[in-house]
Amino acid sequence: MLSNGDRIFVAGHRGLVGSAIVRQLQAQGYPNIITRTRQELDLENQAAVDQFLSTERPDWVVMAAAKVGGIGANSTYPADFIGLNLIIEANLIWGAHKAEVPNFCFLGSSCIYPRETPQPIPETALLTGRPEPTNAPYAVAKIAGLILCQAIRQQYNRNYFTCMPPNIYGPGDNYNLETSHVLPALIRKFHEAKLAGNTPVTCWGSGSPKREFLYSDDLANAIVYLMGKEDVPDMVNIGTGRSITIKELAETVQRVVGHQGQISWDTSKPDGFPEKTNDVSLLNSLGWKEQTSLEAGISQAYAAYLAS
Ligand code: GFB
Repeated sequence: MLSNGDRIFVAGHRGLVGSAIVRQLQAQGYPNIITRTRQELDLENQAAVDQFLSTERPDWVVMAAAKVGGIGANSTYPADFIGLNLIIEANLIWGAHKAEVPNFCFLGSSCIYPRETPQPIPETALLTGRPEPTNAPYAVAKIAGLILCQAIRQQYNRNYFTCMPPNIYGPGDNYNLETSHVLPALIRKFHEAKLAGNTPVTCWGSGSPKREFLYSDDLANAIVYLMGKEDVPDMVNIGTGRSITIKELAETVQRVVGHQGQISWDTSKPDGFPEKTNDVSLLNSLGWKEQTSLEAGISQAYAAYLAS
């Protein structure tokens, strides 16, 4: 259970989720936050990771470092998504165990659940079916990390657990139109189309898939909340428990950005999961609910995009 003097290593502190976690820990007054840039600590280098962990001896590792991307990136770079994630997970999770780090928060994703699964998705759905083909390599890598944490928890009684967030967005997001997730891609597309005189915007797929979106600072708040709990379950879905269609999302982003024009759909692009909505009843029973509405979150993310 997190205490004020704990030394907390946040891996991936510059990313969308990692930077939100650092902001949240700082806002809540935790003084001993440890970070390393990729140049300072290459997570692909097992000896360097072992050396760092045995020297720094953190009380916590929060693993926000990962090779991540949207449906396009996963389809284009499948080997990178499984290869890099398996390596850094094995180095950091197993390295933390070897260095006797007592607490570890690993980050999964709702996209590692089976494609065919009850909606909203309960934690018990994991490994009950085949993954979504557009991100199967990434899903297998993330499942491996989750199971490694569960096994260390079982065999060595360490407080290692996995948070399962939905689609995350917020400050410091990736706006590259080929590799990003849908929400930042739409912010950029509608913004640029507005500046170009409200030209038409083309979205991918049919617009009918449903997705759950959580603002990054809310995810970070949930993670720090769970770190502070005694006996946190080994796997907890994080989210709002509500999803919208991509078409509804596009219309919401269009409204927030102030674009007035046509929206078209490129159905040559994949839809991915028909729906991905987390069952958050366990999280809610632990006493946490999100603070940021989707419209407010998109407005804050758009402001961050304009300021970047
Ligand atoms: O966010 P996204 O790339 O990933 O796509 P997933 C979500 C939905 O938005 C898909 C549609 O149905 C896309 O076809 N979409 C519409 C767009 N317009 C766009 C666009 O301009 N860009 C993008 N990217 N999508 C990811 C997994 O699945 O979920 C990752 O592949 C990760 O591994 C992430 O776990 C959370 O939600 O389909």
